[in-house]
Amino acid sequence: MKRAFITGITGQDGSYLAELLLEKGYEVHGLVRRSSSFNRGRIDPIWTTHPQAADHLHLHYGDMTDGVSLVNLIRDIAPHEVYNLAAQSHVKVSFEMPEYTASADGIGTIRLLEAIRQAGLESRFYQASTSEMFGATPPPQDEQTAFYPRSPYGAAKLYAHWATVNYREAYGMYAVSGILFNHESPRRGETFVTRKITQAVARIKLGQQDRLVLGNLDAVRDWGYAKEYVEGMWRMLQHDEPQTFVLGTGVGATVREFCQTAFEHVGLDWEAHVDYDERYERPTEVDALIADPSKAIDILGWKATTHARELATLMVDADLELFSRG
Ligand code: NDP
Ligand code: GDR
Repeated sequence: MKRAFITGITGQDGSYLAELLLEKGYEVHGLVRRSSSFNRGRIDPIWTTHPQAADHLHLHYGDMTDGVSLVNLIRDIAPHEVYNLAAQSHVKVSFEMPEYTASADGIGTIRLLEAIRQAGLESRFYQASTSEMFGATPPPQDEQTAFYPRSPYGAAKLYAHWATVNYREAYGMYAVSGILFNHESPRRGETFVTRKITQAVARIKLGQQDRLVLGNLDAVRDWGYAKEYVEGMWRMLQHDEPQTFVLGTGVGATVREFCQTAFEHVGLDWEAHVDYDERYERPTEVDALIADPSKAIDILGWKATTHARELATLMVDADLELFSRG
């Protein structure tokens, strides 16, 4: 039985990936950080929906900023595949916590790579890289596009990306960097713009909220569905050669368009409910990210099928159900 170790298992992607790997017959080990409040809401349902979880899903305390915990866990679990999804993943927050973001997202990756190397394991390693590394370089962006990060988050992720490439070249490790464009779902964190919008639309429709306050509506993003993207991560690690891949839909939309679609889905006019506040602006913005995912389509046979409009409606429907239940 193959063993996988997932950092960030309690996050959006980690929870979908854990489900996918259990379905594929893996024994899944996840890193969970200690919190004074409950932080397992996304993975708790797995024990009900996936009967395999009782025997094959194991959670371990640790932290990307604590190298000792990573060294011990990697040695004890000896995973065949490691998916490094843990990160302080909020771009705006990274301007307020640049040092922590660099430690968790950047150096944390080195801590994990070193833990694998020092254990003498041949684990296949996946690094959760991001389109934020392209930053100010105009679209379309692919594996050859020049990097130009525009936030401490983007810079930390770029460090982790190059560390992954370097460990592949220096030590012959099977280390893959997946450069993923924005991907969303009903499990998306509540402070990212898509989920903030769909939650507000549902609450406004149900009479539980009146206004939605946003920042820059002109930013263009390539939004896909997280559930499809974790399949792409897995496919990257099954390929013969470790390489860098871009995953995205290839289609861009503005924040304004996403907002309009979400409100229209429940018969509301977005302009009647949305206000602007500059506090949601970033010191430096990434204006436009649109993937050219040709390489993943050709080599991995992976293609996104859910686009921004459909995503907005499925997320609004999920939030309507959530809030109507109270
Ligand atoms: P989330 O923010 O939903 O999840 C992040 C996960 O990392 C959570 O499990 C969180 O734990 C954990 N984490 C944060 N800090 C630490 C730490 N110091 N030690 C251990 N665990 C930690 O992110 P997503 O699921 O959306 O994204 C997964 C990865 O992919 C991230 O690395 C993100 O940067 C990257 N990415 C995401 C994209 C997207 O559009 N979603 C696009 C491209 C890349 P807790 O639950 O306790 O907070
Ligand atoms: P992003 O996602 O920065 O692309 O990073 P986010 O949803 O935070 O922002 C997208 C765009 O919307 C604009 N915006 C707002 N953003 C937030 N969060 N809140 C607001 O109120 C708001 N108003 C407008 C932003 O300025 C931005 O232009 C996400 C994260 O998942 C990263 O971890 C990942 O690496 C990238 O996607 C790819």
